[in-house]
Amino acid sequence: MTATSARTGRVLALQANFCRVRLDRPGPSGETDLLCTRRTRLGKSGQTICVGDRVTVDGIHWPDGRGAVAALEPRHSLLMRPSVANVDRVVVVVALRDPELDPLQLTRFLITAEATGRPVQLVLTKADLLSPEAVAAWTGRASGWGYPVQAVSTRSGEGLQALQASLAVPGIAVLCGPSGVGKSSLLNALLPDLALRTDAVSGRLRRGRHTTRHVELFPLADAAGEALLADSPGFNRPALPRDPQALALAFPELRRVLAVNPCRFRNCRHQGDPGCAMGIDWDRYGLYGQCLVELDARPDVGRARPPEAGLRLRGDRLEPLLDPRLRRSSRRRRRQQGEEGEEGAAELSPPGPAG
Ligand SMILES: Nc1nc2c(ncn2[C@@H]2O[C@H](COP(=O)(O)OP(=O)(O)OP(=O)(O)O)[C@@H](O)[C@H]2O)c(=O)[nH]1
Ligand SMILES: [Mg+2]
Ligand SMILES: [Zn+2]
Repeated sequence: MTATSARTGRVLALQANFCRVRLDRPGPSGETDLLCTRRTRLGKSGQTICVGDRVTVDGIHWPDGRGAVAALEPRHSLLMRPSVANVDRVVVVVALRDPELDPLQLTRFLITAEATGRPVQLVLTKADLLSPEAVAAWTGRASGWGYPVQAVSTRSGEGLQALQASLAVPGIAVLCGPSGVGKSSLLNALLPDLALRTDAVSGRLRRGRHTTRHVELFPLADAAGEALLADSPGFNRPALPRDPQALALAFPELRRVLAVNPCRFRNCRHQGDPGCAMGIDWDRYGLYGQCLVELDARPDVGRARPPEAGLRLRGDRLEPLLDPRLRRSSRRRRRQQGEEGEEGAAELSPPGPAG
């Protein structure tokens, strides 16, 4: 009999129906990780295990390096996409070029990151592809939004030491951003023994190829305490919060002003409304406005209309409802909505292959 009593640890990666758990204490023969099954009762209580979760493992069989997750500790934070629990910092990564830096897309990533309630920092990659002046213009602009910004290049090595230093603090940091911006390249540069797969951006749209498929946590070498850095699959269009108030709070420049100087009206949209504390003279005024417009256009925001009218979510894809009672109205609705319907589908389905 090789089964031993329970051990605690952290989920580093999910692999099919298993999760890889890094043990807090090595096993009898120095085992550091266990491949664990997930117990159904965790599922029944509505809990899905995420990378970053703290778990208790039992039923350990040391010779096979196997065990089963028996319990999940409460989380202090959760990044929704990619799903990572107990995130301490979110590092939004976008390229300065190739793919082109899109301020609206960057803003959407920052909004997703803000939803964790944890510090957010910004890394601008491929600094070698722009002039130093153009790089400085972007870093200056994004700093003005209220974020610590670092420009880096894995080609020239620029900014890598400073980034390593800013990440070598205890806790979990997640690199998230569009595909092809160089997240895996960055991890490879920071952890030379790693050799993660990377791939060139492709096609007319210069999109990434979705090279990374899973979230995985890696211990940062020579960091004080337990510094873990997660690589994640890139995606192109993060969702927005449903609530306009939550949207406003996801803009630090807005948040900061409102904290000391509230607008005249509680439901101020900060879009040139009378008595707005922000006014209209701020850099992301237009980007914030674009996000608001998108929220307004959504059938499920602030109205009783159910989101499933005509379409339903399956996994992260939208499918037409097949219920015959709904079929006619859904067709009419789709016709009426025209482009808007397609836009919704584009947001909720995974980005297609590049090129
Ligand atoms: N010029 C330049 N190219 C870079 C730099 N960093 C990465 N690249 C290139 O960008 C491409 C994409 O890099 P990846 O590291 O695979 O990008 P990723 O963000 O991990 O992409 P996904 O895994 O698809 O989300 C590769 O061809 C890299 O060689 C850089 O600093 N400068
Ligand atoms: Mg990658
Ligand atoms: Zn206002």
